[in-house]
Order: sequence, then structure tokens, then C-alpha cells
Amino acid sequence: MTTSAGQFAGREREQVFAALDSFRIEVPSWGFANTGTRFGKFTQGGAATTIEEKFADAGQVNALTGASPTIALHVLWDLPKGKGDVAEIRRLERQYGVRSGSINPNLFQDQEYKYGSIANPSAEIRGNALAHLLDSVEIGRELGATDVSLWIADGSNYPGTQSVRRRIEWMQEVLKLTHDALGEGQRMLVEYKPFEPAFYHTDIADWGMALELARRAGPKAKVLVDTGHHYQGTNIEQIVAWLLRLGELGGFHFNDRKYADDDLTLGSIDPYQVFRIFHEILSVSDEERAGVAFMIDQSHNLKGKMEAMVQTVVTAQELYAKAALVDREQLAGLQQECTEECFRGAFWQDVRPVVREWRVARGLPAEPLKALVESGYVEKITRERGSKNARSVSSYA
Ligand code: LRH
Ligand code: MN
Repeated sequence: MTTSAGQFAGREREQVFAALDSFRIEVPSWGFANTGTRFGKFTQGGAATTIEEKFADAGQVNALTGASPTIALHVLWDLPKGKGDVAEIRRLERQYGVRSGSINPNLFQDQEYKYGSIANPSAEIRGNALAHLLDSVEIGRELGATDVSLWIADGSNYPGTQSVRRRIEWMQEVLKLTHDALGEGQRMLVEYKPFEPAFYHTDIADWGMALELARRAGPKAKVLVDTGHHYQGTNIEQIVAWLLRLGELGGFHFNDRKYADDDLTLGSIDPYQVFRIFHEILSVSDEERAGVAFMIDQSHNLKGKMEAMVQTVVTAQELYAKAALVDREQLAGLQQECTEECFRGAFWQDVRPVVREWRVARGLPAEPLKALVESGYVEKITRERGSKNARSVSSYA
């Protein structure tokens, strides 16, 4: 029930405050770096190139939003010396007040992975891939990070060039060994993607394949849903409902897209999609929800990287607040034709005023994006990093 001033009062205000108090979303280190498409990248003077700069930027986003206390790390990009970088990462955690989040192994860059990594016909190459996964598990353990988040780019480009069936076997072996190396409290998340960089078959292409591989690996393996990794028209919230029902949902990589894995900013194309996903999440018990990690996985090619990241966290908070307004008891009791209005109605509520109230009540800037601009942070990092970034060229071929 909104007051005349459109302010939320009573139960609804508490619902939004409680939802925002528990809402946390992880930022990706690579979201602060100069990234692009295969046709090149447009560099930004303020982009982060060192892991310290990535922690500094993540620290700023968390200070402005109060909702992103962890940063996802990509092993080869952020820990080139592997375990040798752990001490430095611990120092940066203390200095910038953000903790290491999910550890993302990288099995898609090295030349030897041309025909795959954990699904490669060569046992020696599968062994090298396993070694990198075990290193990543070790790094996660030493950093006290819970999740090792696996995206496997493996696949093929032409029919008949690979045995899809034998590759399943090889993947299972490596994923089982990786699972069994996980320490107390550690999990492995299996991310699926229908295509790119492979364009005929991808070994872990959909939620069913990821689910089966996770289950066969063991109880510490769960499925990761990247919202950009679905064919057009896929009902993603139905997949989420299934994975929640099965207790196999480990987390999300949130972004938005118009066509394929466009990695655009969350809610920029289809905010109702994220609202529907959040509704499924808020429809289960606190314990079931506790194990679901929210992470951002975007590449900011044209938007300012800091602005895009702050905007993304703010948009996610607003959509989560809207989903918190759905009266799920009423929804359960209502007949068919009324449910949509009860559901849709929450989406159309303007929650920005009550979310601003929550920020102020928690000692945070009421308008994080405005506060970012007023802080002069982007100008500062552009001054400090500009000359270095100007030297970084980008070309497709
Ligand atoms: C693959 C992916 C994966 C990350 C990469 C940066 O498309 O979603 O999660 O490793 O983007
Ligand atoms: Mn992803």
C-alpha cells in the first residue's frame, strides 16, 4: 500500500528494506578492464589493467552501493603467478575492503586448448587442464573463497570432427577429480553456454548437460546460470525454478542481451526478465536462497566502466526490491486472471524513493551514480592510468 506521496509504508517498506539488507551481488574484475569484441576494443583512459586497480574500483562500487563486497577473479588475468599472487591479493582485500569472490579458471586461451581442454581427445592436454583446475581450487582455498566457477569453452566447429559422446566421458573424469579436491566449504559451479567460441557443438551447452555433469561430479557441484547463455525465447526463470526445486542452483552471471551473449548491462534490454528470475528466488526459503550466488558478468565496451558497474548494482537492487513487493501469499491464493495483476503490479511500482530511503538509512549515498560523478573518482583514475591505457592498442587480426 503506497502513501499519497508514493512512499511505501508499513509491511511493504519493511519487505523492501529486508530484501536490500540481504541483497549482495559480486562484481567481475574483468568488468573494470578494457574489453571488446572480436572486432576490436575501444580503450578507456580510466580502465583497470592491474589487479590493484581492479580492487580499487570494486572498493569504490561497494562504498557507493553497499551491496558488492566481493570481486570475481579470473585466474590467468588476475593471478598470473597463480598461488604466488595470493599474498598480494590478501593485501589488496584489506586495503580496499572487498574480498575475493568466485575463482574463475581459464581453459579457453592457451593454444593447446584448440580442440578442447577437459574434453580434448589428448589425455596429456586433459591432464594440463586438470592441473589448472586443481591450482584454481588451491587458490580458492588459500583465499578462503567459496566458489570455483567453471566455464568450459570446449566444442567443435564442424560435424564429424569430434566424438561428442567420448568427450562427455573425458569431462566427467576431470570434473570428478576437481570436485574431490574441493576443501571444506568449497563448491564448484558448472556454467553452460550454447555456442561461442565453438559454433557446431559446445560440450556443456545447456542446463541439462551442466546439471548431469554437476551431479556426477558430486554434492559440492552446482549449476551456474549465465542469463546471456540461452537461445532466444528460452524461459530462463523456468530453468531457475527447476534448479531450485532440485537444490542444484549454485548461482548466476547476470547481464543483458538483445541477440546472443552480448554481455550488456543488467536490465538494460529486458528488466522484466530479471524481475521474473528474482521472483523465483524470493519464492523459496531463506536456506534454499542462501546458497545462490549473484554475480555480474558483463563487458563494458562503450559505457564508462565505473558508471556501468554502479548502474548495474543499482538496477539489480531496484529489481530485487520490486520482486520483494510481490505478495506471494496473495499470489498463491488468487485465481488465474488475478495473479498476473498481482505479479505485474509489483513490477510497475516505482521503488526508487524507498530504495533511496534504504540507502540513507544505511549511511549510503542516496544516489550512487550521482555520488560517483561528484566524487571525481573517474577523472582521478583517468589521470592516473590514462597514459598507460593509451599505449594499449587493439585490433582483430
Ligand atoms: C563466457 C563467460 C564466462 C566468463 C567469461 C568472461 O561467455 O560468460 O563466465 O569466464 O564470460
Ligand atoms: Mn558468464
